[in-house]
Amino acid sequence: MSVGIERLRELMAEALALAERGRFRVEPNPCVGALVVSSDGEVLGRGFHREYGGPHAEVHALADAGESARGATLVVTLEPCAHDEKKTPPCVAAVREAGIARVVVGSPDPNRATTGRAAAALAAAGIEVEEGVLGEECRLALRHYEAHLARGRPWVIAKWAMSADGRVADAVGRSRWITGAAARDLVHEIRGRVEAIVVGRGTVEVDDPQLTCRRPDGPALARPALRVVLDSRLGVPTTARLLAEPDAAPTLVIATSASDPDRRAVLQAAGVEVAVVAADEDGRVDPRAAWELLHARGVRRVLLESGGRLLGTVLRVSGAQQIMAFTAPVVIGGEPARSPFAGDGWPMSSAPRLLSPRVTAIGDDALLEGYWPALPA
Ligand code: AOF
Ligand code: ZN
Repeated sequence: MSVGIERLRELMAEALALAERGRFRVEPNPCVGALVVSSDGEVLGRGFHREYGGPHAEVHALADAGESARGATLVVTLEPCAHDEKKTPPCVAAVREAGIARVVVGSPDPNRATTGRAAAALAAAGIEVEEGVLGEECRLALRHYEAHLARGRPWVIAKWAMSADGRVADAVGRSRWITGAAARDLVHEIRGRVEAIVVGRGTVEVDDPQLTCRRPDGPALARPALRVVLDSRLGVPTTARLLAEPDAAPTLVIATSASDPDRRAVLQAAGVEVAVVAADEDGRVDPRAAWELLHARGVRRVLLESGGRLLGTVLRVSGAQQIMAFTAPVVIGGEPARSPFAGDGWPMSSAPRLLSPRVTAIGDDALLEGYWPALPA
């Protein structure tokens, strides 16, 4: 007996709902959900892609099903990966080894390295493959992923933490701590799952951050994130912890050609890497050039933890892809206390509104997340 199409559609809808649980944690990778199902349509295992760099949905579902996966059907929203150039081993091998008899796929993988390869690889192993179940819905769930594949830049997550009245620091610039321990812990987790953390020189001067993942189990990716300072004129003090503690993680300072070569030499002698990129019309590091440089170095995912000036520039000229805005139950007040952005904003009628917004309580704080909309040129 094999599961009929009506039941398969229901199961695929459940897998899609599971996939959603990874949203805002797996990007730029796809949100994927998977179920292991018995021949009479009973769910034996569930899984979804939970975290960037973590196991794929199929692997979680197979582990959840355990031995019962032998002879069962795998229902998965995205074609299983069959290519090797990845952080994790290909899922087709895991599917084969688990003894799955039939794979039901929602959408093909838009990633050309693997598109269409699952069907052939699975069929060669004697596994039955069925494609296109809730295909349209599954493809829609991959929109951000598909757009990103064509972009050739890192996925930029802009994060800020503010008071209930929208301030990121008090009148003299103090910001420790606006959010509570749970929110700060989540930020450390995200730091452990990006390839670069970016700030401007202003943040280094005011906050003197370490920009490391301080969790007991350390960063989840193989290497700690590169700490990046955008510093057009190389004014960053060598006493800053980012530079003075080079063993914690590598640091890259990105400047423009207007920076002083002697200063460059001083930083390099202190063990800091300095790169020079194009300036924008204000003579500051053009964030687009910085993204290109980082992308060329294999950085796929960036956490932008900058202050108002850089954040304002980035959002105006290049956009971020994802926003994480924490709001804490504290009121700072006063005109001089800064908001997350400097510079010009947008008129209300054309102010960017986040796509797929989601609000979550993190301890006593609220976390608003969403995708940054593509702005008109
Ligand atoms: C995911 N999650 O559940 C599935 C993916 O860099 P890696 O090893 O995480 O591999 C990413 C690629 O794996 C991705 O571009 C897509 O082609 C494939 N499938 N990816 O992140 C998943 N099933
Ligand atoms: Zn996979």
